[in-house]
Amino acid sequence: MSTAKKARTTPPYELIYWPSIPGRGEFIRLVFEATGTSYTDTANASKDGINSVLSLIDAKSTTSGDGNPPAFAPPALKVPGEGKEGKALVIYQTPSILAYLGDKLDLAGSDEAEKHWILSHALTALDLNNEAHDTHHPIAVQLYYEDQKDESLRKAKFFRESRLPKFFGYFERVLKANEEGKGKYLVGAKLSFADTTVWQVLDGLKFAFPKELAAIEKDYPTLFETFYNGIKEEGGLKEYLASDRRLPYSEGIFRHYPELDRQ
Ligand SMILES: N[C@@H](CCC(=O)N[C@@H](CS)C(=O)NCC(=O)O)C(=O)O
Repeated sequence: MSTAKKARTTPPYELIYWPSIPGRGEFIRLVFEATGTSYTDTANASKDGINSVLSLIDAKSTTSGDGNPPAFAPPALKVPGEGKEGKALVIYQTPSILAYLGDKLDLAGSDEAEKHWILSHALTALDLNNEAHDTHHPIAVQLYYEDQKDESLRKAKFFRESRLPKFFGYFERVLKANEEGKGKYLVGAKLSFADTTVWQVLDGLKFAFPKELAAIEKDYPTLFETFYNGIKEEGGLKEYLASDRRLPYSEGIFRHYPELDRQ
């Protein structure tokens, strides 16, 4: 995508992430989209775009180019001109990319304290994201779901019954305590990458566990009514979510296996 003002004043940001799925790349896309920032989603931009990911994680590689260390796993962000000696900067790990872009795109709070609260909340949401993934892959990522289904059923039950209420209750408390945010923002009075990250995890959980969420959302009215519905309407995000750039959930982190949901 490319839009108005910011497109001319920001570097040509490049997101490198598996094509066709939202996955962890979505946390990065949301900060670009919420701020109307131009970026290239390289693996989705051309037919052989997946090669950008494959070369990024090549097990024999000792660099991701331009003197940057190799990346362990996608997503990665490439920023021409921002690395050592004016070369490209390549960073990986979702929260590291979010913290970098948060600073550049004004989604990282207004002072040092807010900056660290925002990072802390984003990390907590990413923990929840990981736990959601582990409900369908509790034993090994190399195995098919069908080969770890019994363990998945056990894992999902604990996840739904004890982990979701703990995380949701936590974010509900944070929202209520942040009076400035009026239930719509986790930190301060404006959007941050903590908001977009928590929102994406809630959205994924609604897809993966529709019955469970339908049953318990009412226990967290600030989180689901004010926050979740409010963030969806934010400028930039609203247009993005209605566009075909927003990839559908499928075989990624958030998967809908009815047997793992509330029965
Ligand atoms: N903590 C890392 C996790 C990265 C990760 O697990 N990436 C997935 C795609 S969403 C992957 O391809 N992992 C390969 C692997 O871990 O071997 C992050 O947030 O960036």
